[in-house]
Amino acid sequence: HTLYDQFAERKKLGRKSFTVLIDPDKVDTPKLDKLVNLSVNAGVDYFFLGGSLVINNNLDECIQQIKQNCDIPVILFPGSPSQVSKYADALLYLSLISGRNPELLIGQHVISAPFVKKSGLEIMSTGYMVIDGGAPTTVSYISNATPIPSDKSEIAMCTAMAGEMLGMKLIYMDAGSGAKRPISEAMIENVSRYIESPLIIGGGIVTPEKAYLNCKAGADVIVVGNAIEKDTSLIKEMSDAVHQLSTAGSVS
Ligand code: 1GP
Repeated sequence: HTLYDQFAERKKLGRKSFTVLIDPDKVDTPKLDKLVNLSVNAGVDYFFLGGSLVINNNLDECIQQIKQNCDIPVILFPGSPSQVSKYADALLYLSLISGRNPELLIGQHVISAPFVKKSGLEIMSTGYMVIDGGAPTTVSYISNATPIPSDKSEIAMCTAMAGEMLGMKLIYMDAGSGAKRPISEAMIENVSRYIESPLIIGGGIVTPEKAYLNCKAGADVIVVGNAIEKDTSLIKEMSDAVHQLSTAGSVS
């Protein structure tokens, strides 16, 4: 059973997943221990690890520390091809399909392909879509690509459909870490209606209510980073909000 099978199975059952995004640059050993502990108790489904920048280069250590303390799967969410670690369980193999920067669509993939393949990691082909989050985010700046305007649901919908037909197995819509404005429910609803792949939503989600509404609108996986870094008590609240809908769904 691959992790991707698990994503697909959960989608089929209407089960929503909660993911904590960890930027290795923003944690130290005690902080990470605390985060992992809280996540285990909150029933967090996955960890995504990565960031747009690499400052400390401590990815391997970070994953090893997580692995020593829990069984929550660790999935790489790399900002660049250098962010690959054999200690992880899987890799989101991202192509920035919302942009027109060939390097992030296919160029970097070609250069790093032998290295990525050799890692032995489970590769999850992911159509990555950056949505305008109200102000420039690190990802919108670094990617050198125009994000999809936040009110253009039909562009998002067509982009996701195209990604899926090109064979991408997951669609990740991201307003960017720390986005002022998270992705609207209207856009999530529109996109989810036209694709069968699991839909991952992240960027600027700071309240459990918003996490819940996103799931209701059709998100399958909710990713939160920044808000949790600021207030770790949100891990449990967010996780409960996301899973609440799965429970409600299975009863009705
Ligand atoms: C960013 O989707 C993630 O790539 C999470 O964003 O840090 O704003 O929660 P936040």
